[in-house]
Amino acid sequence: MKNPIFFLIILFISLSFSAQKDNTDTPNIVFIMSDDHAVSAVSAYKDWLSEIAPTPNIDRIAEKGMLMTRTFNTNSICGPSRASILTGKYSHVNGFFKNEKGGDFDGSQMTFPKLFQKSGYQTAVIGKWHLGTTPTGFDYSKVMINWGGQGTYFNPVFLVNGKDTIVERQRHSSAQVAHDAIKWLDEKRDKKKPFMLMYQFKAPHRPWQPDEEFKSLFTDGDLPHPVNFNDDYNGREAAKKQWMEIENHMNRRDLKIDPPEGLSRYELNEYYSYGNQGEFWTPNDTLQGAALKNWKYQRYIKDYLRCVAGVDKAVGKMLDYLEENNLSENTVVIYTSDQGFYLGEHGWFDKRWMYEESLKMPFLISYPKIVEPESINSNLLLNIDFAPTLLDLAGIDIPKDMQGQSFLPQLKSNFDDVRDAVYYHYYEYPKWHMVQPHYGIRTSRYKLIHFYYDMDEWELYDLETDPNEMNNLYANSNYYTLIKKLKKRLKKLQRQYKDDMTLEEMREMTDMVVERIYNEENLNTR
Ligand code: SGN
Ligand code: CA
Repeated sequence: MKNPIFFLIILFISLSFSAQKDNTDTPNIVFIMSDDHAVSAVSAYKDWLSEIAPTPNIDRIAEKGMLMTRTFNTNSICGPSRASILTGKYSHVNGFFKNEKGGDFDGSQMTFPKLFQKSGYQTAVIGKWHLGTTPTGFDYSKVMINWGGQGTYFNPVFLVNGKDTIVERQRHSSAQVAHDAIKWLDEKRDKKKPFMLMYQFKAPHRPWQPDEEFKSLFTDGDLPHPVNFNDDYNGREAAKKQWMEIENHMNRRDLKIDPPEGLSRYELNEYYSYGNQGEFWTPNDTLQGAALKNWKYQRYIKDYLRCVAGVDKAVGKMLDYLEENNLSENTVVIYTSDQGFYLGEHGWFDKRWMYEESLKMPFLISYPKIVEPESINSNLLLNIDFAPTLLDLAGIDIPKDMQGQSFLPQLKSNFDDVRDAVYYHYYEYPKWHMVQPHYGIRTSRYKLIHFYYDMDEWELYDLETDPNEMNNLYANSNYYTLIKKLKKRLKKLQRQYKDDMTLEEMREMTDMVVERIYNEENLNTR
């Protein structure tokens, strides 16, 4: 070698390559999850908001890997979805089926992070957790615990490793979570081991408070409405009774109305939550009717999308970090959300329903070793599949009692059906939003739902001819045979997943009141 500097450079490159190489068969995992991020607000899906509110960084994952177009939730609210993701089990099996008065997550049960940890991975969870109990199965955890475990956009309170609590005042919660996650990767983890990081945002959850830097977005005129913004809920009894209409159930906190001065803490809370139960208010007396509804929608959708922009930026930071540190080839990167959300469809905000907007979860995954760039997959997948799939990717045995299925073969471009139908069950009622408990089945074309708590209503949709689910076909005699077939399949799924209780027993689950033991007010914050 003539040039010693050249030699040294080559030596350095090959050494750092071999250091990376140690882990080639055990991929690292970065599982990114936001809260309430609808598929329509991830531009890779090319849905109705994609040009208005692009998410270029989240989309990078699909450019490099795969976009899953039919990934569904098993119970569309925060805690229950997270519990299903961790355990690979339905809510009634893992025991966490409601947020409101549903108790705490039993962290002593088997979860996929525990299995990663046992197999020699460094594991961490940073950001939103919302399961009540202290995280288990992690070498490092820093999770938001204030506002009932929801965390807040500003001054969020974090619990660190189940012991110390800290209020982070310097950054918006999304920027803080990004900062902490990168710090853990860069400085805190044991670099000799592969890692599994859960990187989880509060945004874009209610009350949609974006970081200052995104407030200048969407200031130029109104954003469009979804096609069924003015739904009249004809033929759908449960939909007529909810409390989640943009027009009638948004409160002053949601819409950023400043309170008068001098209110006590209690009065302030009353002031801000005014509107939740349909109380009428208007920001000025001239704004009424359709104009008022549009005004509320604009305030809502713009702030929601600004929060999404903050998440997108934080995702970009993580992807950059992985690239700059030679980690992206050997890291599985996933972007998802605990469930979907209504962005004005049916006139709504929030989630819970088995209708598409809240049933669907965004799911983008990159892993250059096996996933072809820019691939698209439309298999029927569930959140309970995430745990077995991640374990499979890492070559860790999947416990027999996990109810989900690994979709690793689908990542390798084998697009055989994982399943022919998915099963769903939602329990929480009446708080929040008065969504009637229901269960149902969705095949690639049809959806059959039973609302059973204090009504006995069935709904059937043909998703091919009616993708917005406006036309309930249940009473149409042409569908008699199909309904019979779907009910039979539904029963079979209930037996398969051990959810074949009586309606009375299901109602008891809704009525069950289990107060949270875990209470952040008892913790010392500094
Ligand atoms: C809070 C919200 C509800 C929301 C639930 C569940 N009310 O209670 O609107 O549906 O969270 O959200 S708020 O007045 O506190 O904003 S979830 O993400 O935890 O499922
Ligand atoms: Ca959520």
